[in-house]
Amino acid sequence: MIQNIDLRGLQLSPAELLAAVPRAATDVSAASEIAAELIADVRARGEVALLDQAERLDRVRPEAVRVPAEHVDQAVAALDPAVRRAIEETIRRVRRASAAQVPPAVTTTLADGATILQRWQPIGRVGLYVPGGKAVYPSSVVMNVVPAQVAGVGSIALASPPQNAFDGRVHPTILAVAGLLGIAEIYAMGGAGAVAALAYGVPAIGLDPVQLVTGPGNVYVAAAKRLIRGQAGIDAEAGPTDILVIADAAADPSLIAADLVSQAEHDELAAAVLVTDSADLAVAVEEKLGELAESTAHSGRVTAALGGTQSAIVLVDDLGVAAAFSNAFGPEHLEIQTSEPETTLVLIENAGAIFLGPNSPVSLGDYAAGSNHVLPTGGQARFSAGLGASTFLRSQQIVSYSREALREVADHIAALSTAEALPAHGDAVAARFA
Ligand code: HSO
Ligand code: ZN
Repeated sequence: MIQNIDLRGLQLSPAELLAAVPRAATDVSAASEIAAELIADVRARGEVALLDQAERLDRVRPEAVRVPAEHVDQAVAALDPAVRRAIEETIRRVRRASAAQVPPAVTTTLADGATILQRWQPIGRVGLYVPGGKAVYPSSVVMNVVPAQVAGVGSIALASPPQNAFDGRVHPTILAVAGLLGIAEIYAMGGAGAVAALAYGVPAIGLDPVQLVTGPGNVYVAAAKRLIRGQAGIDAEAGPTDILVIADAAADPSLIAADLVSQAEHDELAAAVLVTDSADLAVAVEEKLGELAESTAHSGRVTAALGGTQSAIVLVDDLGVAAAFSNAFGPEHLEIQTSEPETTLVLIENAGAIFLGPNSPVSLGDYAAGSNHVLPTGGQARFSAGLGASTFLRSQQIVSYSREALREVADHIAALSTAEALPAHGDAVAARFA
């Protein structure tokens, strides 16, 4: 079912390694035209456009876009106690781990009386998008809201599509988790229109524009985020999830198969990849995958994901090549299941989050580790990080020089201003000493 790729004995460049297991193609730009129309509609007609879009795309027309407080209170009261305990523990852990992502302010003294203070300022107001279509993930509400709160964001708006199955309300578990997190500003709106409403605001319903839109969504949400970028900031683009496991002969094939299936159940386009230097392990994992794929709840989706060209069992000569393969792939989730995981960790450059050893499965990180599960997909881990408190912070440099400290560099400024034919720059400094 899953393809086997044998790279043993080959000396491949990073590009060649990556080409061995290409990810499933998703074309965000193709959704751009439709997203642009939905955005223009919301900008022109506000709430009515959002309600019309809900009726057409979510197959339900909510009473109003703004969610009343009593709907949130009702959802909190009705939340299953076991889910509530789980969410509360997750909130505690994510809060603590996110606090470590807030860098301290640092003052650098460059000379007597010459300092640069670097501080991290939270973004004032952010919009968090929580999908509600194929996937409804209350855990993702925690993963988006908590880092924003830890960063010190003062104003948070949450958007999630109205649900046909709940009379046009936002999914009750999403409402409940938002309530537990103290989020009071919630809108029943989804897709590209919701992204537009957050970025440009809808004055008639008291929705003020946000400065940053974060959160995953379908291809139209991704396209809309690209289109509103500049009006507001955005986080990394979310695509189909992926997991890459580096394992050696010491690893347990049943656990590896279970972990690959756990991410494959998200999406037919999910990528599940095992890279190993053990031919025996490869055979054993393939066998376990076959069994699991048949018996698991989302068998159809899992079988499609594992059977896709984006998934594979890759045989390599040694763990060094396994690490090189992983670096080229830039996995969203990387598991290292080897006899000495730390030795392989040293070789890893690109990964959204890394899970070490047999007792740190990806689903631990998805729900309860304390790490964030909104991570760069599609190889974006090669240049970006997962969602965290730092997503909601900007660094700012504060320059403070005394007259004497300025005098020390006055000639340099004059020389450079002359070289750039911008003499007024030099004059502004000279004026201090005239
Ligand atoms: N594995 C997903 C996150 C998630 N899993 C939410 C379960 N719920 C993307 O990292
Ligand atoms: Zn997951």
